[in-house]
Amino acid sequence: MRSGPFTLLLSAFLCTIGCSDDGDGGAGGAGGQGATSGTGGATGGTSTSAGGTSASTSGTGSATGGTSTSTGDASTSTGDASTSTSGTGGSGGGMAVRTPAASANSLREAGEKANPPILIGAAISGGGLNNGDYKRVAAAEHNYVTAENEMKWDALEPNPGQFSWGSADNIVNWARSNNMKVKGHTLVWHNQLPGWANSLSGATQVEQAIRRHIENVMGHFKDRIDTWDVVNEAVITDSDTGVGNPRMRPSVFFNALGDRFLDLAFEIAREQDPNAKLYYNDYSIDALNDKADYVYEMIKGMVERGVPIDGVGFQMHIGPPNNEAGGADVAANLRRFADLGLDVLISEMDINRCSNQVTAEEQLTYYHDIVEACFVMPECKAITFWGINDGRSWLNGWSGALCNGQSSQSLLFNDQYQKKETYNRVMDALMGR
Ligand code: 9MR
Repeated sequence: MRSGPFTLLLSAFLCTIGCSDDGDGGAGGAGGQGATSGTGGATGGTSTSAGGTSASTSGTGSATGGTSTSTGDASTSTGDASTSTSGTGGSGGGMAVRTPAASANSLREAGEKANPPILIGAAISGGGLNNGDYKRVAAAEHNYVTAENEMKWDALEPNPGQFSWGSADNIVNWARSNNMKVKGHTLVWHNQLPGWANSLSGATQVEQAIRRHIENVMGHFKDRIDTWDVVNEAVITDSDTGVGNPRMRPSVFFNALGDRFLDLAFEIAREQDPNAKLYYNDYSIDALNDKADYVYEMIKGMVERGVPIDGVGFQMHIGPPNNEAGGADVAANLRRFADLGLDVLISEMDINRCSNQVTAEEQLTYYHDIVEACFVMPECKAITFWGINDGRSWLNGWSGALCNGQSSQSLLFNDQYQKKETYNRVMDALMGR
């Protein structure tokens, strides 16, 4: 699963177009997303994933599309971008470009009126929905919702086989009452697991737990959610910036099943819903770095084996503890994944200003250029920001983010829910400016 010569060559070529120096994050150590992992040793981790997977119908398509007609209905109000594009822009034909709206009064309107439409999302927390301003801004500006914590394994299945839906249902029902689509986040992840799941061992136990969890969760939300982060963050590097020794992450899943846990999770999800969009999601794969190359090879292998994967979410946490990536770098990276016949999306964007590793000016440039890189590609289906206002950002309290109690200043709205200059730059990119 390492980068083959072709990938290295491709990366080298793409770097002549534009590589960011992602090495200046420097925060690689304590407190990053890599801080927790599964139990036990990594002894189970040598199995390979070649072959052995069923060729289920996934609709990932081939990479030879490229008729490139963009027939989206620019006037739809719920903005289901998934129905409106065609060619992948792959080896066959010309590259399609998304056309911006003529005018728009909100981010979501800019997304809905683009041709084809693009979803504009936010991570929503149950706590946030107790605040009137939060709810107002969230619904006025976004048409796509990811529950920030309420649909993770520890929240939904706190005890084996016993499910707790209340907090997740609240978010999903609120979203639907505001004409917002929901992405399920996340089915199989090493983090935010209940203790009982973390102490499972042996292939049979772990496989049964994965199956029960996916079937119950997808089953419960079946009529309300048709897009899922099936596997989250299965790869690590020495630094959370995505640099150094990329490899599969030790976890209760990997330790018991080897890397076939990925194929398994996607296959179970496909059995559960033949029409759902099934995504892989990860951080620090935004730049053209070691981790992005490794994940590219991993996903390419899955596509070639017929594993039912439909897309890849690039979290786009920019700044400490994660990678930095310029617009050209992101564009080249999204393109190579889209050319596998997959959807791509920006799934958790924020840009951390703590410790001034990203300057104010750099933050504005990143916001504009990265959003633009996704927006121009019809295969890029959504842009989700990881929160609404700075005061509630996860970065503020995350040690690897270097905030030391200060605000990360990472989002589009300040604590009074007023638009920041970051908002204006995102709006510019969505309007083709
Ligand atoms: O924003 C989430 C924060 O409230 C939680 O404490 C944290 C725990 O891991 O998870 C955060 O969300 C993560 C997301 O689910 C997956 N990608 C990284 C996000 C930021 O850590």
